[in-house]
Amino acid sequence: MIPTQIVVGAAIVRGGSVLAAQRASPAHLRGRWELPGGKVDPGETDEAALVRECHEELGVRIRPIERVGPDVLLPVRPNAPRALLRVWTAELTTGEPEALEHLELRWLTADTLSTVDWLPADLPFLDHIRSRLSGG
Ligand code: 9L3
Ligand code: MG
Repeated sequence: MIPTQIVVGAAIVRGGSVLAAQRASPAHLRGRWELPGGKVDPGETDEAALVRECHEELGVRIRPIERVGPDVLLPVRPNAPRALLRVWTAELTTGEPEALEHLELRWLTADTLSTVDWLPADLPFLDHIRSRLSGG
C-alpha cells in the first residue's frame, strides 16, 4: 500500500485571535501564510507532531484542543506519496511565539482572518476557525 503523509497544522487561539505564520521556504511557497505545523514522523502521533512542530517553529509549548475541518489533500510532486493536511485548535501553554522558521507571525481576529495570502490548503479551515473566534 502506498503510504499517506499526514501533515498537521495548529490553529493556536488566544483571546479571540489565531496565529498565522508566513512561510519562508520553499521558494514557491515563500510569502504565503499558513497555520504552523509540518509532517508527522513515522511512529509519531498526530498530536505529538503538532506539539513538536510548534516547538521547533515557534519556540512554544502548545496543547491541542480539538480537530477542526476535513482532511485536505495537499499538492505533491508526481509519484510522491499522497499528503493530507489535518488541523487542530490549540492553546499556548508556555512561551511567546517567535518566527524561528517563518518570515513573520500575525495574530488575526475573525474580522482580519482573510487579510493575508493563505496557502490554498489552509483555506478550507478558515470558516471553522472564524466561527470559533466569534465564540461559535
Ligand atoms: N502545508 C500546508 N499548510 C500548512 C502546513 C503546516 C503545511 N498549514 C504544506 C506545505 C508543505 C507541506 O505541507 O508543502 C509540508 O509542510 P512543512 O513540513 O514544510 O511545514
Ligand atoms: Mg512547517
